[in-house]
Amino acid sequence: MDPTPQINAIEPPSWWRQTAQKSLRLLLRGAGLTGASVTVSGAGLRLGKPRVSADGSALFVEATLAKDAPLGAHTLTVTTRAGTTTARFTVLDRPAPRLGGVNNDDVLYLILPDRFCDGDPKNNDPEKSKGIYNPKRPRHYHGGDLAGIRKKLPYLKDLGVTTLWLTPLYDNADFQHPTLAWAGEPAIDYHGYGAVDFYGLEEHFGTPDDLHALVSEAHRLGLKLMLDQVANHCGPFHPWVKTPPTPTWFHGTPEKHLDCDWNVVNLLSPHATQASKRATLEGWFAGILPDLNQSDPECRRYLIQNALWWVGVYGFDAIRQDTVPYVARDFWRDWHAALRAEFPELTTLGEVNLPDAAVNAFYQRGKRGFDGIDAGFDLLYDFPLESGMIAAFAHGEPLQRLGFTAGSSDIAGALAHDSLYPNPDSLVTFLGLHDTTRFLGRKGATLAGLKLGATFLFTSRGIPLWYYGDEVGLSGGDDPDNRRHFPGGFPGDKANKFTPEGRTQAEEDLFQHIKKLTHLRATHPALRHGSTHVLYAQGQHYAYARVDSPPSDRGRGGFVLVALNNDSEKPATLTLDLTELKLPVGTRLTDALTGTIVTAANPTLILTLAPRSAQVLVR
Ligand SMILES: [Ca+2]
Ligand SMILES: [Ca+2]
Ligand SMILES: [Ca+2]
Repeated sequence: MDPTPQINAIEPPSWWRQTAQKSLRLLLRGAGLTGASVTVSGAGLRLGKPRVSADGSALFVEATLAKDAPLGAHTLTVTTRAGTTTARFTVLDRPAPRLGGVNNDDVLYLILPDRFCDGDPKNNDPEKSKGIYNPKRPRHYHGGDLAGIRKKLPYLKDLGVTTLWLTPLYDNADFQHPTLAWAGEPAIDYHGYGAVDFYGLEEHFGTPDDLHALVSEAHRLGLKLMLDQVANHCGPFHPWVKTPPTPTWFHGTPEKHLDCDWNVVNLLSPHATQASKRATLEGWFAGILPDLNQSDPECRRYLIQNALWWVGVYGFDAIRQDTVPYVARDFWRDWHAALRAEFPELTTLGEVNLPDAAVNAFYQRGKRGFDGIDAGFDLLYDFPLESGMIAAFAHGEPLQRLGFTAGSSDIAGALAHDSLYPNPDSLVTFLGLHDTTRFLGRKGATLAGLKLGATFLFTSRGIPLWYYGDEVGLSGGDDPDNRRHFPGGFPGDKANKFTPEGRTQAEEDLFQHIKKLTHLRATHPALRHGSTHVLYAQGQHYAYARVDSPPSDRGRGGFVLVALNNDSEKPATLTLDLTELKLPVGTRLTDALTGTIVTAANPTLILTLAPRSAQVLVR
């Protein structure tokens, strides 16, 4: 006798009727679905002929949503010879409101929801996933959540950031990995990168209502939200791994698959064979993360719809996409086409985690590769510049090395490679993030170096990204030590660094410096949109102007000149040739950091800088 049909999930579980999609592909997962037919009661939702997987665990059906479909729940009835069951699909009116895309007016701020603030202790050790909460252990859940982020929105607004990047919110495994551990610490997916349900919300972070409340409160305060998504892989405990919805849903199986070889540079080669790229595109990360097959038409559509769904249902303003190079580029082209048809102003940020501008540029919107494909990412991380900034401001190395080997490992070399990008101003610049050692955990790093690095970061081209806690001097080594929770966001924390009273004088000075820089950026369009003119680059000394207006009018924030001395011992005197800037003789410039006034005797400006210091000269 056949088993009775059973449905555990319908994906997507909802959609909005004001959609650009001609139709949707629904995936119903369960058991006993062989030979099933699906009907829907009432008007507004039309279903095609279902396709069921060989083991009866997955049913795909095309669904067309009428523009006047009745709002609310629609019941799908699934019938086989052995019986009947139902599933619920919800029709929404239109996508959730968004604030708008991310651009050079923005300052990004990265939050790991588990590590920022515990706003609701009730979800710390949920019934569904007991035993993986322990704020004292680096790879356990610490209790941070969406309610906590909402509580701290005024703090973030005060700091002057405009866009919050949240690491993935998908439901992750409810238990620790049975065998995988590092230094006695079991692998637990508090970071969100091991999805077991792409439509579920991790229960440690809160409920869908908590997420709606966070988005609407952030938007009310003028803060945008960027959601982290992963289309390359799922977590090892996703139910698909045991019962794939199609035979080719994954590249391989847990028993037989390629391991990822990380050979991203090879993808850029016009000479590389397809076979030589397979382990990069189809290999499993660390041999454990099941690699999704975006060439499987059902899987491809599932992933594209899933990206749309989070934006449409919750109102995210931007998507950050993980591990971009490990997915074939034609997928990104189609993914972007679908996103832009539905949400024209949505911004995408792609992770190409390699300090090589040529590889990075290969994925930027507007760059057609040798393969004829424009992968389409609006924004990319500036890992090349990060290498130069860490070398200079943490390790104390020159910003520019003299000689024949100018590479992208110094700041001057990284910026010189801007000619490879269609739009270097849309690179996301940073001194640290959740996959790198914290700035203050770097060899040789000091608060003075961090402040100087921040001055460079917030006054240079690109869109700055700040890593939570760096503004109060949080330190930490490699992952997971770089993900310590924000002091003061959690019960039992000794000091509350969200408030001036909880910070030491040095931490308060650092916080005020960062706040000053975000405000400087907000008040000077040249720092956001201006062209960059490098006036001086030798050894530890560097100077550049940002210019945002025609030569006749460089006032009102349209002109900023920045000079840096990264030498921690010696002062520096820089003689800058301003001829090309056509700055009127006698122009008075004020150092926005100290209030000191200097006068430009065009074509020359002579600046004296103390050791490890900067001047940010504004009109
Ligand atoms: Ca909590
Ligand atoms: Ca979970
Ligand atoms: Ca892959």
